Amino acid sequence: KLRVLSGIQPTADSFHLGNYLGALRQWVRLQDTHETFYCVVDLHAITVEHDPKLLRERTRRSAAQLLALGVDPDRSTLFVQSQVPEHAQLSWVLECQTGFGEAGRMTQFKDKAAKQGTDRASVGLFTYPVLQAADILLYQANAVPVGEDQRQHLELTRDLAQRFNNRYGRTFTVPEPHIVKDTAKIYDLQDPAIKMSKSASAVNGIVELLDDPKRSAKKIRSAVTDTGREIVFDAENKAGVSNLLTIYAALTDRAIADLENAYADKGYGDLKKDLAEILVEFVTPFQERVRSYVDDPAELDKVLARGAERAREVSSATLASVYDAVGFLPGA
Ligand code: AQP
Repeated sequence: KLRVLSGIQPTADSFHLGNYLGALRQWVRLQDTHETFYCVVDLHAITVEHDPKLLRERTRRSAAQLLALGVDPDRSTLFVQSQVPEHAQLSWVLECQTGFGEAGRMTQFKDKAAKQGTDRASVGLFTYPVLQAADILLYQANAVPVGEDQRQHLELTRDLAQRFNNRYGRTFTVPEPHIVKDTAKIYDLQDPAIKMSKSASAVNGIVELLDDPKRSAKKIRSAVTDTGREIVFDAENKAGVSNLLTIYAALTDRAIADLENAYADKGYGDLKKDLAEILVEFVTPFQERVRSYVDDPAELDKVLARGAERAREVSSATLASVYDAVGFLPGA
Protein backbone atom coordinates (compact mmCIF):
# COMPACT_ATOMS: atom_id res chain seq x y z
CA LYS A 1 0.00 0.00 0.00
CA LEU A 2 1.15 3.52 -0.71
CA ARG A 3 1.66 5.74 2.30
CA VAL A 4 -0.06 8.98 3.20
CA LEU A 5 0.89 11.55 5.81
CA SER A 6 -0.81 14.76 6.76
CA GLY A 7 -1.05 17.04 9.77
CA ILE A 8 -3.21 19.76 11.22
CA GLN A 9 -2.38 22.48 13.73
CA PRO A 10 -4.14 22.68 17.08
CA THR A 11 -4.28 26.45 16.86
CA ALA A 12 -8.02 27.04 17.08
CA ASP A 13 -10.89 25.87 19.25
CA SER A 14 -12.43 24.22 16.22
CA PHE A 15 -11.55 23.10 12.73
CA HIS A 16 -13.31 25.08 10.03
CA LEU A 17 -15.12 24.10 6.87
CA GLY A 18 -12.01 24.87 4.79
CA ASN A 19 -9.90 22.45 6.82
CA TYR A 20 -12.57 19.80 6.53
CA LEU A 21 -13.40 20.04 2.84
CA GLY A 22 -9.87 20.90 1.71
CA ALA A 23 -8.04 18.25 3.66
CA LEU A 24 -9.71 16.23 6.41
CA ARG A 25 -12.36 14.66 4.23
CA GLN A 26 -9.57 13.25 2.10
CA TRP A 27 -7.82 11.97 5.21
CA VAL A 28 -10.84 9.86 6.02
CA ARG A 29 -11.30 8.59 2.48
CA LEU A 30 -7.68 7.67 1.92
CA GLN A 31 -7.86 5.19 4.79
CA ASP A 32 -9.64 2.83 2.39
CA THR A 33 -6.77 2.68 -0.06
CA HIS A 34 -3.58 3.79 1.68
CA GLU A 35 -1.51 3.25 4.78
CA THR A 36 -2.28 6.49 6.60
CA PHE A 37 -0.37 8.54 9.18
CA TYR A 38 -2.12 11.58 10.62
CA CYS A 39 -0.79 13.96 13.22
CA VAL A 40 -1.79 16.93 15.29
CA VAL A 41 1.18 19.19 14.75
CA ASP A 42 1.63 20.91 18.08
CA LEU A 43 5.29 21.75 17.41
CA HIS A 44 4.02 23.93 14.58
CA ALA A 45 1.50 25.55 16.89
CA ILE A 46 4.19 27.17 19.06
CA THR A 47 5.73 29.07 16.13
CA VAL A 48 3.32 31.85 17.07
CA GLU A 49 2.46 33.15 20.52
CA HIS A 50 0.36 30.65 22.43
CA ASP A 51 -1.12 29.85 25.79
CA PRO A 52 0.20 26.52 27.19
CA LYS A 53 -3.04 25.47 28.88
CA LEU A 54 -5.03 26.26 25.77
CA LEU A 55 -2.59 24.39 23.55
CA ARG A 56 -3.00 21.23 25.61
CA GLU A 57 -6.76 21.56 25.43
CA ARG A 58 -6.77 22.25 21.71
CA THR A 59 -4.44 19.35 20.99
CA ARG A 60 -6.84 16.91 22.64
CA ARG A 61 -9.79 18.61 21.03
CA SER A 62 -8.15 18.38 17.61
CA ALA A 63 -7.60 14.66 18.05
CA ALA A 64 -11.23 14.31 19.17
CA GLN A 65 -12.42 16.12 16.05
CA LEU A 66 -10.34 13.88 13.81
CA LEU A 67 -11.81 10.79 15.44
CA ALA A 68 -15.30 12.24 15.16
CA LEU A 69 -14.78 12.93 11.45
CA GLY A 70 -13.89 9.31 10.87
CA VAL A 71 -10.16 8.93 11.32
CA ASP A 72 -10.07 5.39 12.63
CA PRO A 73 -7.18 4.70 15.02
CA ASP A 74 -7.27 1.01 14.09
CA ARG A 75 -6.68 1.79 10.43
CA SER A 76 -4.64 5.00 10.74
CA THR A 77 -1.69 5.93 12.88
CA LEU A 78 -3.08 8.96 14.69
CA PHE A 79 -0.59 10.79 16.88
CA VAL A 80 0.62 14.06 18.32
CA GLN A 81 3.80 15.42 16.77
CA SER A 82 5.61 16.36 20.02
CA GLN A 83 5.25 12.77 21.27
CA VAL A 84 7.45 11.61 18.40
CA PRO A 85 10.84 13.27 18.95
CA GLU A 86 12.15 12.26 15.51
CA HIS A 87 10.21 15.18 13.94
CA ALA A 88 12.33 17.79 15.69
CA GLN A 89 15.48 15.73 15.14
CA LEU A 90 15.03 15.34 11.40
CA SER A 91 14.00 18.94 11.11
CA TRP A 92 17.46 20.05 12.27
CA VAL A 93 19.20 17.94 9.66
CA LEU A 94 16.90 19.28 6.94
CA GLU A 95 17.40 22.86 8.08
CA CYS A 96 21.05 22.33 7.30
CA GLN A 97 20.06 21.40 3.74
CA THR A 98 17.79 24.40 3.24
CA GLY A 99 18.98 27.66 1.75
CA PHE A 100 18.23 30.80 3.73
CA GLY A 101 16.81 32.47 0.65
CA GLU A 102 14.85 29.38 -0.24
CA ALA A 103 13.09 29.42 3.13
CA GLY A 104 12.58 33.17 2.85
CA ARG A 105 10.55 32.73 -0.34
CA MET A 106 7.76 30.83 1.38
CA THR A 107 4.71 33.01 0.94
CA GLN A 108 2.97 31.85 4.12
CA PHE A 109 5.99 32.94 6.14
CA LYS A 110 6.13 36.25 4.33
CA ASP A 111 2.42 36.89 4.95
CA LYS A 112 2.50 35.90 8.60
CA ALA A 113 5.79 37.67 9.32
CA ALA A 114 4.48 40.82 7.64
CA LYS A 115 1.44 40.71 9.90
CA GLN A 116 3.49 40.31 13.07
CA GLY A 117 6.42 42.49 12.07
CA THR A 118 9.68 40.76 11.11
CA ASP A 119 11.27 41.53 14.47
CA ARG A 120 8.52 39.75 16.35
CA ALA A 121 8.17 36.75 14.02
CA SER A 122 10.04 33.77 15.48
CA VAL A 123 12.81 31.79 13.83
CA GLY A 124 10.46 28.83 14.30
CA LEU A 125 7.93 30.49 12.02
CA PHE A 126 10.70 30.86 9.46
CA THR A 127 11.74 27.19 9.63
CA TYR A 128 8.14 25.93 9.87
CA PRO A 129 8.09 24.54 6.30
CA VAL A 130 11.26 22.56 6.99
CA LEU A 131 9.67 20.94 10.03
CA GLN A 132 6.73 20.17 7.81
CA ALA A 133 9.07 18.51 5.33
CA ALA A 134 10.45 16.42 8.20
CA ASP A 135 6.91 15.40 9.19
CA ILE A 136 6.31 14.04 5.73
CA LEU A 137 9.69 12.54 4.88
CA LEU A 138 10.00 10.61 8.17
CA TYR A 139 7.15 8.37 7.04
CA GLN A 140 8.35 7.94 3.45
CA ALA A 141 4.94 9.25 2.43
CA ASN A 142 3.94 8.95 -1.22
CA ALA A 143 1.02 11.35 -0.98
CA VAL A 144 0.08 14.30 1.22
CA PRO A 145 -3.59 15.34 1.30
CA VAL A 146 -3.72 19.13 1.79
CA GLY A 147 -5.49 22.23 0.54
CA GLU A 148 -4.15 24.41 -2.24
CA ASP A 149 -2.46 26.79 0.24
CA GLN A 150 0.07 24.08 1.08
CA ARG A 151 1.30 23.50 -2.47
CA GLN A 152 4.42 25.63 -2.09
CA HIS A 153 5.44 23.88 1.13
CA LEU A 154 5.01 20.53 -0.57
CA GLU A 155 7.25 21.69 -3.38
CA LEU A 156 9.94 22.56 -0.81
CA THR A 157 9.53 19.12 0.75
CA ARG A 158 10.08 17.50 -2.64
CA ASP A 159 13.14 19.66 -3.31
CA LEU A 160 14.64 18.79 0.07
CA ALA A 161 14.01 15.07 -0.43
CA GLN A 162 15.62 15.10 -3.87
CA ARG A 163 18.55 17.20 -2.70
CA PHE A 164 19.20 14.91 0.25
CA ASN A 165 18.93 11.81 -1.93
CA ASN A 166 21.40 13.29 -4.42
CA ARG A 167 23.91 14.30 -1.76
CA TYR A 168 23.79 11.30 0.52
CA GLY A 169 22.20 8.45 -1.42
CA ARG A 170 18.59 7.47 -1.72
CA THR A 171 17.01 7.98 1.70
CA PHE A 172 13.61 9.57 1.19
CA THR A 173 10.53 8.88 -0.89
CA VAL A 174 9.70 12.01 -2.88
CA PRO A 175 6.05 12.77 -2.02
CA GLU A 176 3.27 14.10 -4.25
CA PRO A 177 0.64 16.55 -3.08
CA HIS A 178 -2.86 15.07 -3.03
CA ILE A 179 -4.99 18.14 -3.71
CA VAL A 180 -8.60 17.54 -4.71
CA LYS A 181 -9.32 20.29 -7.16
CA ASP A 182 -13.02 20.87 -6.47
CA THR A 183 -12.49 21.60 -2.79
CA ALA A 184 -8.83 22.68 -2.80
CA LYS A 185 -9.75 26.16 -1.69
CA ILE A 186 -12.87 27.04 0.25
CA TYR A 187 -13.46 30.76 0.36
CA ASP A 188 -14.49 33.17 3.07
CA LEU A 189 -18.29 33.55 3.16
CA GLN A 190 -18.11 37.32 3.45
CA ASP A 191 -15.13 37.89 1.19
CA PRO A 192 -14.97 35.16 -1.44
CA ALA A 193 -11.74 36.61 -2.80
CA ILE A 194 -9.79 35.20 0.16
CA LYS A 195 -9.59 31.69 1.57
CA MET A 196 -11.58 30.77 4.63
CA SER A 197 -8.95 31.00 7.32
CA LYS A 198 -8.80 31.17 11.07
CA SER A 199 -6.35 34.06 11.02
CA ALA A 200 -7.65 36.15 8.12
CA SER A 201 -11.41 35.58 8.09
CA ALA A 202 -13.83 37.80 9.96
CA VAL A 203 -16.22 36.01 12.35
CA ASN A 204 -19.00 35.79 9.78
CA GLY A 205 -16.71 34.60 7.00
CA ILE A 206 -15.70 31.34 8.66
CA VAL A 207 -17.76 28.32 9.64
CA GLU A 208 -16.29 26.49 12.61
CA LEU A 209 -17.43 22.91 12.92
CA LEU A 210 -17.82 23.16 16.70
CA ASP A 211 -19.67 26.45 16.68
CA ASP A 212 -23.35 26.61 17.64
CA PRO A 213 -25.09 25.09 14.57
CA LYS A 214 -27.69 27.88 14.64
CA ARG A 215 -24.97 30.48 14.35
CA SER A 216 -23.29 28.59 11.49
CA ALA A 217 -26.62 28.30 9.69
CA LYS A 218 -27.06 32.05 10.01
CA LYS A 219 -23.61 32.66 8.58
CA ILE A 220 -24.48 30.55 5.53
CA ARG A 221 -27.78 32.37 5.10
CA SER A 222 -26.02 35.72 5.19
CA ALA A 223 -23.14 34.72 2.91
CA VAL A 224 -22.21 37.29 0.29
CA THR A 225 -23.53 36.53 -3.19
CA ASP A 226 -24.03 38.97 -6.07
CA THR A 227 -26.79 41.08 -7.55
CA GLY A 228 -27.63 38.48 -10.23
CA ARG A 229 -30.20 35.75 -9.81
CA GLU A 230 -28.88 32.71 -11.60
CA ILE A 231 -27.46 29.81 -9.61
CA VAL A 232 -24.55 28.72 -11.77
CA PHE A 233 -20.95 27.91 -11.04
CA ASP A 234 -18.74 30.75 -12.30
CA ALA A 235 -15.76 31.20 -10.02
CA GLU A 236 -14.66 34.40 -11.69
CA ASN A 237 -17.87 36.37 -11.86
CA LYS A 238 -19.92 34.69 -9.17
CA ALA A 239 -17.37 33.77 -6.54
CA GLY A 240 -19.81 33.77 -3.61
CA VAL A 241 -22.44 31.56 -5.25
CA SER A 242 -19.75 29.27 -6.64
CA ASN A 243 -18.25 28.82 -3.18
CA LEU A 244 -21.67 27.89 -1.77
CA LEU A 245 -22.19 25.42 -4.61
CA THR A 246 -18.78 23.87 -3.91
CA ILE A 247 -19.61 23.45 -0.22
CA TYR A 248 -23.09 22.12 -1.00
CA ALA A 249 -21.81 19.61 -3.55
CA ALA A 250 -19.09 18.38 -1.23
CA LEU A 251 -21.34 17.97 1.80
CA THR A 252 -23.96 16.05 -0.17
CA ASP A 253 -21.71 14.24 -2.64
CA ARG A 254 -23.70 15.70 -5.50
CA ALA A 255 -22.33 17.04 -8.76
CA ILE A 256 -22.38 20.82 -9.21
CA ALA A 257 -24.21 20.43 -12.53
CA ASP A 258 -26.90 18.46 -10.73
CA LEU A 259 -27.31 21.32 -8.22
CA GLU A 260 -27.45 23.91 -11.00
CA ASN A 261 -30.33 21.96 -12.52
CA ALA A 262 -32.11 21.49 -9.25
CA TYR A 263 -31.92 25.22 -8.50
CA ALA A 264 -32.64 26.47 -12.03
CA ASP A 265 -35.98 27.97 -10.99
CA LYS A 266 -34.98 29.00 -7.51
CA GLY A 267 -33.23 31.93 -5.89
CA TYR A 268 -30.10 32.50 -3.82
CA GLY A 269 -32.23 32.50 -0.68
CA ASP A 270 -33.40 28.94 -1.36
CA LEU A 271 -29.88 27.73 -1.98
CA LYS A 272 -28.59 29.27 1.22
CA LYS A 273 -31.51 28.05 3.30
CA ASP A 274 -31.05 24.47 2.08
CA LEU A 275 -27.29 24.57 2.52
CA ALA A 276 -27.72 25.93 6.05
CA GLU A 277 -29.91 22.92 6.89
CA ILE A 278 -27.46 20.48 5.34
CA LEU A 279 -24.69 22.00 7.40
CA VAL A 280 -26.70 21.73 10.63
CA GLU A 281 -27.40 18.08 9.88
CA PHE A 282 -23.70 17.50 9.39
CA VAL A 283 -22.33 19.32 12.41
CA THR A 284 -24.92 18.28 15.00
CA PRO A 285 -24.01 14.57 15.22
CA PHE A 286 -20.35 15.48 14.66
CA GLN A 287 -20.41 17.68 17.75
CA GLU A 288 -21.95 14.91 19.80
CA ARG A 289 -19.19 12.53 18.79
CA VAL A 290 -16.53 15.13 19.60
CA ARG A 291 -18.05 15.62 23.03
CA SER A 292 -17.92 11.91 23.79
CA TYR A 293 -14.18 11.82 22.98
CA VAL A 294 -13.40 15.02 24.86
CA ASP A 295 -15.28 13.76 27.91
CA ASP A 296 -12.88 10.86 28.22
CA PRO A 297 -9.39 12.40 28.02
CA ALA A 298 -7.74 9.33 29.58
CA GLU A 299 -8.99 7.13 26.76
CA LEU A 300 -8.05 9.78 24.20
CA ASP A 301 -4.52 9.97 25.61
CA LYS A 302 -4.28 6.19 25.37
CA VAL A 303 -5.26 6.23 21.71
CA LEU A 304 -2.66 8.93 21.04
CA ALA A 305 0.05 7.10 22.98
CA ARG A 306 -0.58 4.00 20.89
CA GLY A 307 -0.39 6.12 17.75
CA ALA A 308 2.88 7.70 18.83
CA GLU A 309 4.37 4.30 19.47
CA ARG A 310 3.42 3.08 16.01
CA ALA A 311 4.64 6.32 14.43
CA ARG A 312 8.01 5.94 16.16
CA GLU A 313 8.54 2.50 14.67
CA VAL A 314 8.61 4.11 11.23
CA SER A 315 10.12 7.47 12.08
CA SER A 316 13.02 6.07 14.09
CA ALA A 317 14.05 3.81 11.21
CA THR A 318 14.09 6.76 8.80
CA LEU A 319 15.98 8.94 11.26
CA ALA A 320 18.58 6.21 11.80
CA SER A 321 19.28 6.01 8.08
CA VAL A 322 19.47 9.81 7.86
CA TYR A 323 21.93 10.02 10.77
CA ASP A 324 24.02 7.30 9.19
CA ALA A 325 23.93 9.00 5.79
CA VAL A 326 25.16 12.34 7.12
CA GLY A 327 27.97 10.72 9.10
CA PHE A 328 26.83 10.61 12.72
CA LEU A 329 28.20 7.80 14.90
CA PRO A 330 26.06 4.74 15.54
CA GLY A 331 23.88 5.08 18.61
CA ALA A 332 23.21 8.75 17.98
N1 AQP B 1 -9.86 27.60 3.04
C1 AQP B 1 -9.32 26.39 2.87
N2 AQP B 1 -9.68 25.63 1.82
C2 AQP B 1 -9.14 24.41 1.64
N3 AQP B 1 -8.24 23.86 2.48
C3 AQP B 1 -7.85 24.58 3.55
N4 AQP B 1 -6.99 24.33 4.55
C4 AQP B 1 -6.96 25.40 5.37
N5 AQP B 1 -7.79 26.36 4.91
C5 AQP B 1 -8.36 25.88 3.78
C6 AQP B 1 -6.25 23.09 4.73
O1 AQP B 1 -6.47 22.61 6.04
C7 AQP B 1 -5.35 21.83 6.45
C8 AQP B 1 -4.95 22.18 7.85
O2 AQP B 1 -4.18 23.32 7.81
P1 AQP B 1 -3.41 23.95 9.02
O3 AQP B 1 -3.39 23.13 10.21
O4 AQP B 1 -2.12 24.45 8.50
O5 AQP B 1 -4.35 25.10 9.25
P2 AQP B 1 -4.14 26.40 8.55
O6 AQP B 1 -3.70 26.29 7.12
O7 AQP B 1 -3.24 27.12 9.47
O8 AQP B 1 -5.60 26.85 8.60
P3 AQP B 1 -5.92 28.28 8.25
O9 AQP B 1 -7.28 28.59 8.70
O10 AQP B 1 -5.59 28.52 6.84
O11 AQP B 1 -4.92 28.99 9.23
P4 AQP B 1 -4.13 30.30 8.97
O12 AQP B 1 -5.14 31.35 8.84
O13 AQP B 1 -3.30 30.41 10.22
O14 AQP B 1 -3.31 30.11 7.74
C9 AQP B 1 -4.27 22.08 5.41
O15 AQP B 1 -4.17 20.95 4.57
C10 AQP B 1 -4.76 23.26 4.63
O16 AQP B 1 -4.33 23.22 3.29
